[in-house]
Amino acid sequence: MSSLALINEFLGQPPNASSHGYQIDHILEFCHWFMGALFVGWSAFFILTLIRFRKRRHPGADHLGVRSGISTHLEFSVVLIEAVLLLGFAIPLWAKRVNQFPPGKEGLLVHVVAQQFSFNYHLPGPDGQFGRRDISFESNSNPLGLDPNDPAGKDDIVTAGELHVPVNRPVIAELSSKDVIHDFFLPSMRIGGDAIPGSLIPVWFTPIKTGTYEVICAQLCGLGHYGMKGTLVVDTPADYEAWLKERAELAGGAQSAAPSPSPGAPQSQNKPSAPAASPTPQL
Ligand SMILES: [Cu+2]
Repeated sequence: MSSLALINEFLGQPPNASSHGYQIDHILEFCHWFMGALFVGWSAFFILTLIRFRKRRHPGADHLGVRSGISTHLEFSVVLIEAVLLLGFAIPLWAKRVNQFPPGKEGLLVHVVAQQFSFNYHLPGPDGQFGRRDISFESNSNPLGLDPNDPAGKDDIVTAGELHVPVNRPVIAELSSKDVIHDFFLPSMRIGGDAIPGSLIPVWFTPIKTGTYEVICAQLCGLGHYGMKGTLVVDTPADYEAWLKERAELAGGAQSAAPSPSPGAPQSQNKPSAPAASPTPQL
């Protein structure tokens, strides 16, 4: 890392922990220096204008204004640099995150379901198959509406707040939302994406360093928005397997303890929470 890259750190960016993150960091680094140069340039020009065109020296307005073409060339250069950044770097980089997914079973698919005010995670369990979900099965003990009659869902893992993933394996996060627009943002992984009701939006990244990282919601989604802060734990493969086992045991215990939810009951349980869950219009 060159010393020029310290500007990212200086501006509070956490260290990168994903395989593609350094490419994003290079763009950010360039943008920060470019914006810094523009800020100094425009500020100097502004001060020069205040002094040079002060009223005492120019009592009458000049209706013709500037006669040289320098400002036009400068403006055009700025637009050109910005267009190259956007079309040449930012859009192709983003396209890789949302279009070119790792093939077959190489990637670990996780369903991320946002709601006011937490992120729920749905993993397929040992059989590798996601169980069917339906809103009619939703209840406090079954927040994602897993179909209790679907055998594929029996070993599924549903968790909230903390997600574990193995290091050096691509993770595909399929984003969706139960209520309003949220944004699943992992600053250290240099990845994020809106979770929009009615849409399934996959994004992917490969964590390259074990550790604990921040998960935040990057859309102002209501009064409890700040409370959506969660954790992503990047484990060694052995630790990840241990976590899966622990979650599976917990899920097994909870499933046998909780009564099987009936399609009618969850709706009445959900109703009282609906008005409280949409405070956005008051903002
Ligand atoms: Cu949110």
